[in-house]
Amino acid sequence: MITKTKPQTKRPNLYRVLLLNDDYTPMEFVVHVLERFFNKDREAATRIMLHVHHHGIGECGIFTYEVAETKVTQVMDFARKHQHPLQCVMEKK
Ligand code: TYC
Repeated sequence: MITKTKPQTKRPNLYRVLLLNDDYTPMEFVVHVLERFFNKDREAATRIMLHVHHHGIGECGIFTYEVAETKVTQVMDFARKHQHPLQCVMEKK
């Protein structure tokens, strides 16, 4: 009997974290969220915010499940605390 070991090439499932546009959250607040929770510099944060503003949705980053879930919770809690309707969601890649 021959026992073969499968090559270990399993990749973790990855999830996109997305921001959704709305009419009320200030642009500057969204830029701040991207800097604070997604480690973007001001230029990248502004680019992503404007993409969401014009297209309705945009990607903030790609993470493993637990990290993505943490980011979504942090953004939603932060937005709620500041009484902005900003929505953040995750989707499987
Ligand atoms: N549309 C908002 C405004 O005009 C800005 C905005 C951008 C809100 C991105 C949410 O995810 C968002 N103030």
